[in-house]
Amino acid sequence: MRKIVFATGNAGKIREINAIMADTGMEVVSMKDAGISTDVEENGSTYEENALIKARAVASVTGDIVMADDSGLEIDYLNKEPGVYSARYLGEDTSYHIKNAELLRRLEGVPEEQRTARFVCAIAAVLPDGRELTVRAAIEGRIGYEEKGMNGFGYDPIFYVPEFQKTTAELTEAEKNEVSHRGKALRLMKEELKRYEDTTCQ
Ligand code: ITT
Repeated sequence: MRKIVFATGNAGKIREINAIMADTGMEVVSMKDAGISTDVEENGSTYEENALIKARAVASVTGDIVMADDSGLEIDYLNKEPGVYSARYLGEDTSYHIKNAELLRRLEGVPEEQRTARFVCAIAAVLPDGRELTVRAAIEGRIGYEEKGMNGFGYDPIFYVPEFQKTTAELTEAEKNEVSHRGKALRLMKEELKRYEDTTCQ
């Protein structure tokens, strides 16, 4: 079975990714499970650059396929903040309850139609022959008025998805994976990987 090492330290992401990749016949392991620890500085200016920085760092110490994602929340009213800085917003170790409360405070009095936002996800893969692939996807939504829901992670409790009339933290994992930025990007990457496997198996 082909193994993919996913270069992330975020347990919430690993849970989602495993559920989405379950049907590929490929085993996805976290960096930790692969016994790899790297501390890379995500200093790129785009999601794709940061995803590649993470994937290349891990690919330098393993011969397996390596994937990494970089994702973030863009709030239109705040000029697309926190964007690529989503994990570092108000400090990497600050709780998401505090980060979410601050974003809600900055949107106080802002009407519904101006609360548009999206989660964006770029996924990079570095393949054993050195080839690099990137894909990107997004989910459009609105910032709510209070935190709601206990599922997911990060900014999920304030990200409202109109088609479900729920936040992504109120969706089940399967519902979130169906519509989320990461779910869509992973499905695109699955297609890319399949094409790669087909060409290398010929
Ligand atoms: P790794 O770099 O180790 O993968 P990270 O948490 O630092 O983990 P990112 O650099 O990609 O991940 O930062 C993305 C941040 O954006 C993440 O920490 C969340 O705050 C937010 N985010 C991304 N996807 C999200 C989602 O599906 N639900 C809620 N918040 C999300």
